[in-house]
Amino acid sequence: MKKLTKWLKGPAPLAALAGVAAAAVVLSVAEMIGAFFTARAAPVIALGSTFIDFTPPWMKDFAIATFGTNDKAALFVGMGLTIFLLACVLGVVAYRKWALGAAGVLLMGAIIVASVVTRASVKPVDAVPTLLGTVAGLIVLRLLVARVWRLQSFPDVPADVAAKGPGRPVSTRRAFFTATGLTAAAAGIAAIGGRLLSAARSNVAQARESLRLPSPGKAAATVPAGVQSAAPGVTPWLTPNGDFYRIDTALSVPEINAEEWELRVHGLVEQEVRLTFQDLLDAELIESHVTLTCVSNPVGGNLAGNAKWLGLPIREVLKRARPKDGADMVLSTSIDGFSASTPLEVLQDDRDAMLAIGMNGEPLPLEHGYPVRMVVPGLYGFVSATKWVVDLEVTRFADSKAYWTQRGWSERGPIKTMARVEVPKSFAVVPAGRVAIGGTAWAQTRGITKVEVQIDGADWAPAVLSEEASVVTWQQWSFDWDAKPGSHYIKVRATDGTGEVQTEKRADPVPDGASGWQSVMVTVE
Ligand SMILES: Nc1nc2c(c(=O)[nH]1)N[C@H]1C(S)=C(S)[C@@H](COP(=O)(O)O)O[C@H]1N2
Ligand SMILES: [Mo]
Repeated sequence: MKKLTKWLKGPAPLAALAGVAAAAVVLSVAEMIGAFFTARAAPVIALGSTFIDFTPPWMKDFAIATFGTNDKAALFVGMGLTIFLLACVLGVVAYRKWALGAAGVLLMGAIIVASVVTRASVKPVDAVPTLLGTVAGLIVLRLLVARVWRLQSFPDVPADVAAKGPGRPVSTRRAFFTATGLTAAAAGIAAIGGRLLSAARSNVAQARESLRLPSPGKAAATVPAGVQSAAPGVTPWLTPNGDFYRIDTALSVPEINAEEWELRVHGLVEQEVRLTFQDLLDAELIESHVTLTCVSNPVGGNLAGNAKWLGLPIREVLKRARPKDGADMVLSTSIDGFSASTPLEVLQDDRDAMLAIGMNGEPLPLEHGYPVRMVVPGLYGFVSATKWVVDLEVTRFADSKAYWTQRGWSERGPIKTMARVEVPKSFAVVPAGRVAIGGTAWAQTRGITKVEVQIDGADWAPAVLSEEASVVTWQQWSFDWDAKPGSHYIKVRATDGTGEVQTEKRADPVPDGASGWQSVMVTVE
């Protein structure tokens, strides 16, 4: 205890604080200057993105299972703590041995620069904000650490500093705290200013707002009136854009000017094709309802959404490019370097895989891929649903591996048949009597023909299926249950259009999607 108070009164905490203030300066200066550069090149974003790229599948799976769609917030908190601790250490090291501390800061700067310039579609000049931030941080660290050195109360002033002799003003703790506080305040203002500045400079959101979508040449099939489950509380059949799950590796949403957007179709093709956004607006577009599903969705999870998409069938683009014999895959790449491997024939058949520009009657929201993304019925998003897509390479599975395939996930990802219980919720307490059980099931491109419910291991009983809109959308169901007091287990399973019953076999999301029957425990009073 005594030791601790002594340590606290000594120079180490002050030096650590100096380190933290210097780190804040590095990041905030980079943030402010970064307003004039590519947003994804900001140090924290670039570092986080690099970290994500090195994330092994089990960790991605763990992050999504634990934090769901808050996985990015969790990453930022983790990074913040790491940076804080490293900054403390660097501050203390710089106090003890300036050259070593300075080298440490430069090393960190170099690491950040390396992670900035290796991002996809980032130019070398995008390293400028980080470089300037690092220099500013180094200067601030020197000034603050010097104040700690000059505190009269410390006997252990390094000899080289003491040797500089008299004439240097002697500092006080109060002066040190004032300087550090001012630095922190300046860093805060710079960071907020940088944010505001980049928001003001970005006109992509405004351009999206004022974009008028063309009407489709082929309208979406009419949705039957009875698609919604009879059980109250089941997810809306059509997912509003604001509620649509979001999964991607992008820490800062790419901002692409639609007028500058271009899609390059190349590789094993007779004719390389380039497509502009205007080409898409002028083309014969189609509209259709498609349910997207994430491979990371656990049994009973909610990483799925159903929307009305407006776009150009990819088939039409491929017709112009004319794939060569031997090609069996299209590698689609986004502006930020994510890629997906989609079987060529899936993009050519009549399931209407599309380059989508509209979602539920609006231009794609920025986070869902503005201005253009892929939507491919029947495949998990990681092998098909490339957002901010800018490149289609016709190639072969044998020759190229997509982003998640390089990280241990499978190279193909047909969606597995899945049924989930949404009401009552797991561990709900419900009154005895008639209880409406309900939920959603999906088996995109095969369709759902049956959903069955099993209570406490009794015989499977058929649920009431709501109307089917199409085989590429999810389908809801309900089940009237005469609930008796006690604890009960509700299980559900679906049968797809080929007659195959959803497998009971439990599988983790890695490598090609979770399987198994969901079981929900409820208490009846
Ligand atoms: N550019 C890009 N596109 C991407 C991803 C990504 O990380 N980056 N993730 C894919 C995955 S894993 C899924 S499940 C879907 C999710 O689309 P959504 O966020 O619009 O729901 O996008 C796909 N497209
Ligand atoms: Mo996904």
